[in-house]
Amino acid sequence: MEKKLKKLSKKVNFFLNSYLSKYRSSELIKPMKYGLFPGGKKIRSKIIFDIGKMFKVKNKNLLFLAASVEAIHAYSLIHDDLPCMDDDKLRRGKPSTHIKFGESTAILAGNSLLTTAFELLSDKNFKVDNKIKTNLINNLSRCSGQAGIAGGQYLDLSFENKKVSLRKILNMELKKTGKLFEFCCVAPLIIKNDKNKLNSFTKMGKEIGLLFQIVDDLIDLKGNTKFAGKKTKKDIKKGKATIISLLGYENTVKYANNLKQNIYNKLNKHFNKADDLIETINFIMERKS
Ligand code: GRG
Repeated sequence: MEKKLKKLSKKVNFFLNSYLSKYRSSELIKPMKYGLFPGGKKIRSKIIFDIGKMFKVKNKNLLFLAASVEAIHAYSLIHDDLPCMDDDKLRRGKPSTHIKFGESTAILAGNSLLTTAFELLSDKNFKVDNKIKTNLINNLSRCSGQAGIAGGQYLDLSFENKKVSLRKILNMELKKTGKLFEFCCVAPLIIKNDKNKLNSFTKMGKEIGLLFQIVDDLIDLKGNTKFAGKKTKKDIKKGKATIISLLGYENTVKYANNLKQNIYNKLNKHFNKADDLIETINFIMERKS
């Protein structure tokens, strides 16, 4: 799996790098690339390719989807590390973008990565029907804005040092992390115009995202900074509302295992077509970074 991720990472990074190379003269390209490469497991891209392969979506189209998702993801990490957000100096094993380039540049590089995502999805070389393009852009916008990542981040910050119910924590994690995973799961089906499977893959995307976030919280609690490439043991110090803070470690592990089983049950009906995606979900559960 590590090898597969590395290979995919090379492919997506190469594509993004070539795409951005037309802007060589712009000053913001350097901090944007710093936020994008190297590093990053490319789990979201892997899910796009796993599902794309299940439904025979063209590789080139999957690359456009993966590049746009990785651009938004890198943007969210750059902004997440800012002093006014989670205030982290280390990301992917190196100084965070604002430490390297300063806060204002990091903000602008992040904003530029957000718009790059939509530039990619509206690019003339992304050869899908215009109606499908609009649908993808609409979907990714909703997953990223106030109803998605940005809204989830707002809740995450506002829940600090408060007692929050499980329902509210789940809603925050589904927005902050789940929504982008949801897009990864449905975007290949949108390209295929396969409306029948949209509901079940939307649900599964949310569950995979939630599982990813729970494991992230477990890594923060039990992992170490060297492996994780970012500072660990921060959630308790910051009084973050997480499933662990509410249910405790053992029950959170049980919760995650149940969630994984739910996802597997959904995938069983796709037989061996779902093997790659199951491998990715196993990796999400076992990961140390
Ligand atoms: C992006 C629209 C938008 C808004 C920015 C700062 C912010 C608002 C949102 C933060 C969201 C955030 C950082 C959620 C956590 C998601 C998460 C678990 C990230 C870690 O993902 P990995 O492990 O990272 O896939 P790598 O480095 O492997 O790519």
